Amino acid sequence: MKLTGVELRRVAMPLVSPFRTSFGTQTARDILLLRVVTDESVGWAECSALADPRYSSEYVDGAQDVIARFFVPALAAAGDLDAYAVGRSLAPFRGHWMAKAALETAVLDAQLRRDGQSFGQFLGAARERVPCGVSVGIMDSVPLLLEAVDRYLADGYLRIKLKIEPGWDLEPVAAVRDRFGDIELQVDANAAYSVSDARHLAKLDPFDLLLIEQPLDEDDLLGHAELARHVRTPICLDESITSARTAEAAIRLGACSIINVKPARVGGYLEARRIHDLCVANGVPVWCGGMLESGLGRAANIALAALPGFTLTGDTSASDRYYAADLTTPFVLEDGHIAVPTGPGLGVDPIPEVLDEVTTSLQTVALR
Ligand code: NPQ
Ligand code: MG
Repeated sequence: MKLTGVELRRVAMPLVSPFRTSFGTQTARDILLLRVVTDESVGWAECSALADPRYSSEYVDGAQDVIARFFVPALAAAGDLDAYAVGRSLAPFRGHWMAKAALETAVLDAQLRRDGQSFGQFLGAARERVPCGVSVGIMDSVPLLLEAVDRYLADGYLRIKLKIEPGWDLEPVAAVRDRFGDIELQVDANAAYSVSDARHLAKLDPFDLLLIEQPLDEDDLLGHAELARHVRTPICLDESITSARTAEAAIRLGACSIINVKPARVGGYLEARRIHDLCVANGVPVWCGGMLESGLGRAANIALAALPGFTLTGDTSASDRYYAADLTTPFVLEDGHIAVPTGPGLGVDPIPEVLDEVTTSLQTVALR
């Protein structure tokens, strides 16, 4: 394939309810969409970078800039294009995993649509549907949290993840266990603790959580290894895992016993599959995280989550968990599961009228 055009579009997507984490409260997503045109087909992708660099160092304006300024010209100069060539062309540029992931995903979508192959087929999906969990934000009170969890369980979600931070941890976890009994329950701290909180975090042990996700800073692998010696709850890393290489280091150091794979955070679906393979080889359970994607990003995540090593339930929620009107035909929960798309590429398309309505800007990128 040869690259003939790239369109960068920003869409404003209001959330059905505010989503609060240890790094802030969001009421809407400002999402960057990519439309890549080649001489043979068209591909779509969504860039997961958030508006502010608080989850990781990336942010959406920065992602758009680095894509337009450096990545697209490098791809245009590279000649014959496929998803693997994207990684090779962008390797000289440091970091910017979410920006790289978006471009690689759009090219992969174009390639697979041309070939009539779905993301699931390409990645090696082993299932037709995936079990779904839900991530529940920090709430203003325990009763409001219980109300939210009750609703998600009634919807059919098979696993609940509670966002925690200092001051919102033992009490909400105890309340959810007390009220809902033996459900699959885990927590995510988004790096809100330090290693000196080890004795406090060990107080979560009696609640039999599936895991505690990213308690410490992104770069603190040794701290996580130290913490693992003081808590019984398995430690899962999210922000720290930026590549198959950091995943291998984290496993060898004993910094985690479970890994959350977010394709955006690791530079794309090809690297995500390598991490999956590494985890399978090491007997480390993996699961697919989420970044409050629209249907475009969600489609590919669900395909990835269908790989055989994804043995834990992911944050692959239905469209209506986050959005009243999705950009694509909405993903719906059936019996706690979402069906893996089967059409070529992502298997879903943006709905033109919805897309028009939510678009806030459109940039046509110069190829050189
Ligand atoms: C996580 N995701 O696992 C992330 C964090 C995240 C589903 O918990 C807006 C506001 C977008 C908060 C994207 C989940 C976000 C956000 C991702 C938090 O750490
Ligand atoms: Mg997380």
